[in-house]
Amino acid sequence: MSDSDLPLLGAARSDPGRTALVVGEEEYSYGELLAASERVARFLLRGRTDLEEARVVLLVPPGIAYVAAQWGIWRAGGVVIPLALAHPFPELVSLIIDADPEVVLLHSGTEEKGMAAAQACGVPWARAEDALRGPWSALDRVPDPETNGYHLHISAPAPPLPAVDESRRAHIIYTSGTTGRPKGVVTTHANTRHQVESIAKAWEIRPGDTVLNALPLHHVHGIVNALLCPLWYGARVEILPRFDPDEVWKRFELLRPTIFMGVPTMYVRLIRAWEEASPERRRELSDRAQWLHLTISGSAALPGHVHKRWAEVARHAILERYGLTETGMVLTNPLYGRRAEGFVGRPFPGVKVRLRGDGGHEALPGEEGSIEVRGPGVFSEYWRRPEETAAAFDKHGWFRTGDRAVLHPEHGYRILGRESVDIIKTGGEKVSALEIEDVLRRHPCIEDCAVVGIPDDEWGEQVSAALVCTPEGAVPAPELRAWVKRYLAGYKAPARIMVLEALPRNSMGKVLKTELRDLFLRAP
Ligand code: MLC
Ligand code: AMP
Repeated sequence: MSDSDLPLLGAARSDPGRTALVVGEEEYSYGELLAASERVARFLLRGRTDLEEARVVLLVPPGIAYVAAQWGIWRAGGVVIPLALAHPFPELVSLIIDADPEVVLLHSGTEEKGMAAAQACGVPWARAEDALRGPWSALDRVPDPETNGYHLHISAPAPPLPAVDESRRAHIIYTSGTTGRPKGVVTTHANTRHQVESIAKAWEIRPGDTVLNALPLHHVHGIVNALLCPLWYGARVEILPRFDPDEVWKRFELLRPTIFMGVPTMYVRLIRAWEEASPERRRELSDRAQWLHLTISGSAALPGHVHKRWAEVARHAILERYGLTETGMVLTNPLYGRRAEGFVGRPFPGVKVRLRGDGGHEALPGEEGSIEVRGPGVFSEYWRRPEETAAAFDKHGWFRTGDRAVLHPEHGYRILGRESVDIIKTGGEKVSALEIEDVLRRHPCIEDCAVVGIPDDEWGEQVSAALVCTPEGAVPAPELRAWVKRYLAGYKAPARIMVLEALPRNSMGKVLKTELRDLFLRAP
């Protein structure tokens, strides 16, 4: 496969005049995106013919620079590693070390922290804006050992962009796991194509669609579902730099998107903004939603009350679906037909799903089981973690999701929860309790601790920490949150804190997290 055959570029090439992206007041055509991404590709290649799966970290906010850099890295034969802008310095450093990239692409907004992190890891950095601007046939940069940045350098005429086979790695997306430190989920170009094709088929994504994307662009939800899928089919994507309910309502009217995708917390906030408006304004807002023919929720369980209220607010039923970073989208409610509250429907086209019962057998309808997934969209490996990769699959290649479900004959699957108490989903972000415990244990006033997820109307679950303090005394909650945020992203900082004399443990010394959850639930 050559650069010109990358399926992602198909729609862009066939209609370059069409609008691909809307960012604020600016519109960018597919042709502009192709040209900008070619400049990025040449910038990264620096006279070479192929990046040969060199990894490039993207620390760039949602916008044209992000998309051009993503396409450019792929067109140069590289692997895209999008990292969260919200990561504090130590988290960025440990992710960059794990990813071991050739270069970190930064943006003016992220430059200081990103540059410091890249320098601390001994990795060269470059500005995405520079890559976008340079004259594409003449721009080249070479690493500058003094600053660890890149120098401008004029190169020979540009060679053709490389042929990129579908079996090559495309993405490494980090996700938290039960083992504490986040793992890099590697997907190939073929995995991505299958994920995109199955979404487009199930939801009938068409060139006439406009998707409003207010999701972060370091997770599959924002990247694959709400960005790549529409761009693959020549549709239009409006990118918001961050989620803001008032802005989203405004954009429903101004841009008239046909599709909105979000995590349940976003719908909670959109509903709240609607409820805070006057009756007349509410009618206006609901009218604005009339252009949306599809509002999709995923990444965490959609509470029943949100499902019901959204149907009143937007005058149509939300479509809930289920997926994972490792698999892309797995289960979906129907585009046509009843979207039953509390259910996530049936497998996406091309995706195989089964439930493994507690005895290891395949669960019968109505019986609870663990969800296992197989299909061409499923990831290929955890980056540089062969043992964890092997442990994630059974011998027939079924990926173990760690989620529990039951199959209903009429409405499809109902997600019942997770096997591990150490995984928390808050605002759609997956968080490892163990990772937070490791950080809390470093605090001089904390002798022992355990972290659990407590159900919450807005966040789905809230990170909650039970602490046993040293004789020096307890730390006030805001202080402890601020301290955790020095090491971990804000959403990992415990929202609820409880100080105990001792943690509940079983006879083997293992913390009884279910008991701990009950303690939090009973607390005033
Ligand atoms: C922010 N805060 C959170 C939080 N995000 N607390 C708990 N959980 C979170 N996720 C804290 C902040 O630190 C801050 O506290 C306070 O809440 C308010 O922050 P905010 O700035 O108002 O929040 P906001 O930036 O608006 O973030 C909320 C959000 C965001 C819902 C927009 O969490 C988000 O974008 N979530 C989407 C994540 C996602 O894309 N997941 C997909 C994973 S892929 P303080 O103390 O600092 O004031 C996947 C597969 C699949 O799951 O199926 O899709
Ligand atoms: P991530 O690792 O961030 O990709 O998160 C994937 C996890 O999100 C899954 O394993 C589920 O636990 C959860 N998830 C995604 N969609 C849903 C949904 N619709 N209902 C319940 N949980 C979901």
